[in-house]
Amino acid sequence: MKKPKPLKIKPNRNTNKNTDKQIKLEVRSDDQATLTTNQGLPISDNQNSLKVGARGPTLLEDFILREKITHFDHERIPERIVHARGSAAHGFFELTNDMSKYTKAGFLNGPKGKRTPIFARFSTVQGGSSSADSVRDVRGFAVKFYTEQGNYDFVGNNIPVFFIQDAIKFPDLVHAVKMEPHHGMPQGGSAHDNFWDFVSLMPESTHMLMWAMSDRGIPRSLRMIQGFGVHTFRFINEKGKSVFVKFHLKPEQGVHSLVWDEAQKLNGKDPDYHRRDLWESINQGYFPAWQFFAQIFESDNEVFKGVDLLDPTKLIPEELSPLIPMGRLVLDRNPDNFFAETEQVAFHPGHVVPGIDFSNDPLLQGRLFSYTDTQLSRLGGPNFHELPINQAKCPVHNNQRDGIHRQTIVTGRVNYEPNSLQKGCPMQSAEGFATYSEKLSGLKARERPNSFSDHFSQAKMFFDSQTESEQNHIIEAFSFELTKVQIPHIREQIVSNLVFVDETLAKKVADNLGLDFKAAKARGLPKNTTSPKSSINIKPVVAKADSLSLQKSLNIPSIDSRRIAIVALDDVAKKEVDLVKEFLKANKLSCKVITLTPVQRSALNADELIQQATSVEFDGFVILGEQLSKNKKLDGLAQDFITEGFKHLKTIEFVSTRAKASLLPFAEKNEDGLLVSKGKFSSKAFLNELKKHKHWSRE
Ligand code: HDE
Repeated sequence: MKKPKPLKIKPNRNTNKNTDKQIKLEVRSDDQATLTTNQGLPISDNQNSLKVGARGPTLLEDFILREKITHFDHERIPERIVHARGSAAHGFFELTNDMSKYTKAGFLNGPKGKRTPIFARFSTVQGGSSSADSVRDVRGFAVKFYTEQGNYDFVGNNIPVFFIQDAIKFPDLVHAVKMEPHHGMPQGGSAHDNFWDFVSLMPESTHMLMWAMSDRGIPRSLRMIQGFGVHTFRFINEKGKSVFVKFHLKPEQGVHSLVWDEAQKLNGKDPDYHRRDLWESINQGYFPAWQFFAQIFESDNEVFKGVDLLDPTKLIPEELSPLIPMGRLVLDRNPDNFFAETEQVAFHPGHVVPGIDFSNDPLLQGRLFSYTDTQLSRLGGPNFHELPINQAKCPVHNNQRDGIHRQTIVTGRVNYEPNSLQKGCPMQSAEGFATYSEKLSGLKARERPNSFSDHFSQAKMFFDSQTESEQNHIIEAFSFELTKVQIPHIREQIVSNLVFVDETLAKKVADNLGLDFKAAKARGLPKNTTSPKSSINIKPVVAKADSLSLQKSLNIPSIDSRRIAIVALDDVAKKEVDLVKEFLKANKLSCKVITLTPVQRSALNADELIQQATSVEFDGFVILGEQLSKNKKLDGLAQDFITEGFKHLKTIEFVSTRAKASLLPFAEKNEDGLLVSKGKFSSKAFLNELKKHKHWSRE
């Protein structure tokens, strides 16, 4: 066996002279490293524990074994109570529009092109850290901006409104949606009695339910989701003037979704579908990017066109208040270590910088203490800001000291302020964060403003803004989730609530569930609802808004990094496959070649055999050749593979009519997104069809 090289001892980086400097510990895992204990002791045998002879008991003295196993025993930390399943990447924010008119936040002020490093984490909400990616759920969208004035955290979702209006209901909501406590099911989904019981009794959740049941709940990729700050915040400029602001992020990749059957199959075929997609895309050099916008409300009035800006179950369509572009977020580097970065990153909506402040949204107010509190137990103490991923990239000086897992070695005797021994330093600064001085008065009370009692006008606006096919998806999603609900009165109450959104929607859901619609209509809202009768027929702020529909507004035709399956039948020559491959790659598409037989796989140097290939993994198919394998089982698998892609509304091109006739016999001649090019791959037409993402007319 090759002898390990002797350990080169470097000066210890931890014994430095710095005062408050952050220390980054690095463990080498390169091809020069020698195995050591955590104390740096070189290890000579990592195969056998210390025993009394070869067959005797293990000795307690074996400190190397004990250190290794003890560390292993404590490798897991508590997962996040919500948003446990996440994937993340590094990148930068590039300013395109100086925002100093509205805010003095340094990263939003300055010349075009000014960059701030970022780390973004996307997540599902309901499932545990190992749950599947393509479940129907809200997606978290959190971004840490390492600005020159400290860390600013954007902690939003891919849906612009929330289920509840007041933080005091959050533990109830989360208990209801997570797996049921008696049997620990389901994992990753909301289709169960407890969740629907809770929301059926909380009509304020109706608007967000509409979004969650829409195609937004099953995104094609984390790179293809929008981001929303949800709450209203404040911008404050140099002169101390404040405006209200809502934050929006729009992906340059377009906003796209899966179809439900595809999403469900992916959960089994590739539970890491979204994580893999993000990782591979960055690895291949397709860097996902988002435009970052501010929606600004200049008046001091907290109500805009009748919509209360403090109510997190409401939005202002961009048609009524335009989005001002601020810059671009680009993710261009995968994490080096999942645990150290993606798992240990700690976001907090209260991490703001001078120039950004809070509104009195009662949901936001409750979040402001919750995030630090959760990190204390999740990351084991008050020093989680010292973990490399959480460290500010600007100097940090204060008199906070000690505590469990403290890593910074602060020298000197002064740990208080005011002091004379260190000339008063670290000293407060006139440039520092200053809360907007807002005049407030009121009686202490546990109550909500009257404007919060309208729970349906915006749910209606959302539903009415969708295309027919999107409305059908919403109806199907409600029907699917409610068929999983075992207790009849819960199903019935949801249908009764939906009557206040749209009678046709409620009727169709009732029909799908075999419920009596008339009875549901007569029942009305649950007792003790926060929605008084007077608020039920409030008209939405605008009847319809195209910006709320994916199909109408957000399908930017970018196809970079989409995945194509080239299915090469048994008579295809390598040259023909290579030509298609080269064309697809030149157009920034990634592809896999799939063959029916092992012989053909070797001949074409193909990636996969049809037995292992998964149709749901791809966005489009090119079928080359005419001749099947003459093996009934393999030909059947190829037929299933292509039929599934067809059902999932994907672009398919056959280069031969004969292959189409045998592999997709039932498809009509002029189906959208189905090309038959008679002998030669019709490259451009294929790309044009692919840009449509899904061919909805085939539904
Ligand atoms: Fe969170 N939320 N949340 N949340 N949230 C957490 O913090 C909480 C809310 C959001 O990738 C937790 O570190 C309360 C709205 C994201 O690490 C926890 C309330 C929105 C993430 C917590 C809310 C979010 C979290 C769990 C109501 C959209 C994942 C672990 C008062 C605007 C961040 C953690 C990441 C995570 C509390 C409501 C977004 C427990 C109390 C509204 C994206 O602290």
